[in-house]
Amino acid sequence: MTDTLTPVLTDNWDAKRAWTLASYEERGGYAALDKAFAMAPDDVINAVKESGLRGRGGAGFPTGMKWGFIPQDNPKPKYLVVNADESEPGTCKDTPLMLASPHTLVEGVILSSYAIRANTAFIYVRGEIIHVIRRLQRAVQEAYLAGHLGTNIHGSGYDLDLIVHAGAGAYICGEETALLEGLEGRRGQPRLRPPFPAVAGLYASPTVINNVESIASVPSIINHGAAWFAGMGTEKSNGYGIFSLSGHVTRPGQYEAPLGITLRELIDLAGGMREGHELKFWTPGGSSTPLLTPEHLDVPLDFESVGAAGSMLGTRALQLFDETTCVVRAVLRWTEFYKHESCGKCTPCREGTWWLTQTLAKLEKGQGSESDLDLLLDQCDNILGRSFCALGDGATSPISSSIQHFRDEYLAHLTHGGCPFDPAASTAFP
Ligand code: L3W
Ligand code: SF4
Repeated sequence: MTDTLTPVLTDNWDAKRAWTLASYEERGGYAALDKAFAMAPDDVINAVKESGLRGRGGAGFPTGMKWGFIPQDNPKPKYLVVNADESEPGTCKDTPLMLASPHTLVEGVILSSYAIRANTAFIYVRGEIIHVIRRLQRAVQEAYLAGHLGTNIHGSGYDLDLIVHAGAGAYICGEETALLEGLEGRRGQPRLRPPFPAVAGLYASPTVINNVESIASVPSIINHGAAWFAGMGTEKSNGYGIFSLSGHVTRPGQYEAPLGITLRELIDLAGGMREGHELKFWTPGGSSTPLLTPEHLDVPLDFESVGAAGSMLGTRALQLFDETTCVVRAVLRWTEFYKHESCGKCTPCREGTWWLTQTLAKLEKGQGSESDLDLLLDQCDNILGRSFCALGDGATSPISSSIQHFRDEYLAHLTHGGCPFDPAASTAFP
């Protein structure tokens, strides 16, 4: 049983003024730079490949492999872009990481940019989190003044400029190609892939885009070695990750643990469900990942096992709901979110998410009929796999999985003539 937390990224969060350069350097911060500069860039890529680090933004794509896709014979400049547009419902790990320890991310950016031979990097931050943007800007300024950024870093001959860019508050800009459109000054809408950004990304140049947590994990891999990282987690899902517990749990918060820990173990670490209540359903990685139930409490939280259980590990945004929560109402709220955030580029998602909310709202009020459940599934079927990007697919996940696990609860709305739950009893969706 894996019941130990592995504080690496979260290790310094309680330190005095953890976000300052002085505090970060006191704890060995920026020491990985000299180690990496003594290595060839390809050796840094190989170390990340051997560590088994997989993308922490939801899809779990191998990070070192992605870096290896950057064509080094292409004369165009190479770019590193950090996806800090954290917006998936329930996902709240990158924001506290950047707030508590922005220098971990900055150091990770320098190491990763060196590996792919980029001389310009961007952190694309969600526009609403102004306090985080200010903290990152200050950290970047401190790093420049200390010689960790700019020209001839640490006398290595390597140059890097880092720009913090604020988005304008659209969920779709977390999709990597919509993010690039936004960075180039255009409306954030996804681009056709291929070509993948590694070949033609920012300004049509080779670009690596990685999540905040992925890049922030690189300094520890360089400091402690690939084998140290690969020794944690499961066979195919290596290392540790931040698990964000929210909802009806006694101590919601960030729990950094090896991949493969179970929700049962995490709930124990978080003091149990709120007193007198039981888990009813949960999301493993935000609302775009199919819902799971108490039946899945012992599923190892790694990419393979959660997939085998019919869902996705996603961003490890574990939202926990107890028996006071109406699943139909919860799903309606998420679907309204997807409808609002649909960028409108493709018809299945633009029109489909509108139709999903109409059908769901009718059922939630107890005004539909049983055939509306088939209609809902048919609408999902016309969106899933037919949309231009993952937003459309994600919108169908909570609906189809909730009908699979809680069909009776949908029907109870019809027999009851409305929601059978007491809205005052649940604190989940006021
Ligand atoms: C080069 C190839 N590169 C794949 C790269 C690709 C990307 C990465 C993963 O969605 C999921 C989504 C959300 N040559 C390549 C290649 N790549 N083949 O690998 O790509 P992909 O398409 O598998 O995933 P994605 O489009 O990055 C991410 C889910 O995560 N999610 C997270 C959402 C989080 C936010 C947020 O908070 N901002 O949106 C939650 O579940 O639904 O399925 O870099 O270029 N042949
Ligand atoms: Fe835009 Fe939705 Fe189509 Fe994605 S699936 S391109 S968000 S309309």
